[in-house]
Amino acid sequence: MKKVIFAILFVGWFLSASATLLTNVYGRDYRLLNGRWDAIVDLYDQGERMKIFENRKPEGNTDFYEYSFDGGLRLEVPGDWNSQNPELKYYEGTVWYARPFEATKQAGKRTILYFGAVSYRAEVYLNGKKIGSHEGGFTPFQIDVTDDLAADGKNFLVVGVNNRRTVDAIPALAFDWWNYGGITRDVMLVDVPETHIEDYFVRLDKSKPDVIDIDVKMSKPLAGIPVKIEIPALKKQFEGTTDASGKVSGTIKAKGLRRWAPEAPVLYDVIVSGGDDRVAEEIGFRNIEVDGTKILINGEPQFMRCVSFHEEIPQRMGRATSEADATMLLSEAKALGVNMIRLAHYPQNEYTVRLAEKMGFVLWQEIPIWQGIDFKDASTLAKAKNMLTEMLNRDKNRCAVGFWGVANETKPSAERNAFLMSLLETGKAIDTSRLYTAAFDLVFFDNDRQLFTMNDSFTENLDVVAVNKYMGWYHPWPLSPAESVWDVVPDKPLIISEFGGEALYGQAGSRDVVSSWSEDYQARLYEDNLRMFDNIPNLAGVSPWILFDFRSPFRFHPTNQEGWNRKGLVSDRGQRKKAWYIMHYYYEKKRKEGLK
Ligand code: GCB
Repeated sequence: MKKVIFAILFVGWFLSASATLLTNVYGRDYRLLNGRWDAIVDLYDQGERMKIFENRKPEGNTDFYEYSFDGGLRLEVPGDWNSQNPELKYYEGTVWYARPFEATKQAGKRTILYFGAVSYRAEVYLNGKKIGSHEGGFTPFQIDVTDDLAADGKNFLVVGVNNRRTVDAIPALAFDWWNYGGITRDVMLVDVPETHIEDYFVRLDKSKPDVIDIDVKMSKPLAGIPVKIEIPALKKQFEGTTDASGKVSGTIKAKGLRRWAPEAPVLYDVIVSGGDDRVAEEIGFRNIEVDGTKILINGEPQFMRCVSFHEEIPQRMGRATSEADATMLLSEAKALGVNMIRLAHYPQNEYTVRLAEKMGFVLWQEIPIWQGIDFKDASTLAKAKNMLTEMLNRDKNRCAVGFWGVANETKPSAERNAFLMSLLETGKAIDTSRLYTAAFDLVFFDNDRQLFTMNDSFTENLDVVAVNKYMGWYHPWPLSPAESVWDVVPDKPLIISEFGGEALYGQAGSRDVVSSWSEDYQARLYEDNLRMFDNIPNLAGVSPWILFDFRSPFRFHPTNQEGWNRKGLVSDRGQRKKAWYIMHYYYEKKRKEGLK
């Protein structure tokens, strides 16, 4: 019983900082709190006991404090600490970030402090007082600071950031990417009218080509607030008034609408007005649905030519944080010839998502339910639901997002099923206009039937099933690729969400020996897998793992890996490996077939 009460209290506590999120924060009146912040590294977690967030300075002759934010380490925000200081490369623990800023309470306005992401836990203090906390390294959270701003306008903000891996965290204890810590995305101070547009969701109906569905929510549960949504280029608008919960819903019939598609990523200016508030942004409209084993975009079957990348700039050995970083990652994806990106394995920054939409990529976004998650823990489930909610709320107006992923490589069990089911319910309560998917890794070769198959009843709950399968790398071939036939969820679209193998750029070696770590072996592995894909009747897309070599602490081989997962089609220095050309050719062929 004690345990249950604790779980409930705990869940309530951490949800408090992130219950609401302003939709489209970049479309508001905001100021960035980026730049160099002062920092204190707190390996033994003593800062809280010492109340260093009070930032006291000695006053009397006998006064002293064993800390100061002045004159010490400075860290760039947004940024991970690991890449900014050699001593912090492997650091997992607490770092206190601090900075002053000027702002006072303004009549008729609310001021919201918004964090794009803090990896992984954040404790936020303003002017010495704790104002909120958050868990989850890849989703935004906000705190209304209006009533905590200093009367003289001189504020001091402190954030305790902790990235220690724990069994109840998401991801948990071990994962195949670098555990970057820090304030890794923009920090913003956003001014909004006292009663403002908190949330809106504007999207095309799942299958109707000209019906735009609309939901708007004001920040206060007040009836009768006039709300308007305008799409000037279409000469269309919706007008309504809020109900007693401050919400209004409706539709716009939009004949003549040009739908967003990878080859024509059309976006429209959309203006949302509610009471005294007004927010604008570009929004695209597209249908996405499933018909048998096909994925339909705007009613047409599409083969998803996908690739993945981590939110990492390999050359800098650090997190991607800016629009320039997004441009680098997405340009290389474009060059490969893809029409889809799986943002592995967590929601990536808004620069990437928004630019991807403009460049015409369908996106798969997922939360880091990555192997090893404690599906029995109620607090872990609450965190997962919270992350999923934050991801959906941030990006639900991005038509580029076609897929929400709920898990990667999980083992069937009653607890796993209940956990994932609960995530699907949470997601669908917000958004039913996307396809829901998950990546599985338990496809096996059935010796009796002489084919590849999978037993996981959870697949029934998904629109699209995805499989990670490393034939020729983790799994030797039981038959030749040409003879390898699949019978996996035969009635649903199947995406091969990961396949590949490692190669060190520039390394020549045998096409037959896995441990040659050569571009030649990797190229052969690609040829073999692409051959096998011809034998998957319900194949709706493929996604090589991965676009770039990425850093991973458990890749120990001293000459071939040196702490890098070398499955990239492109090396850590940006050089394209042989397998890149094979994949590029395959995608070009698939693209041309799609035009027929
Ligand atoms: C997987 C995981 C991915 C890893 C990859 C690998 O199945 O989903 O996160 O990085 O395998 O390289 O082993």
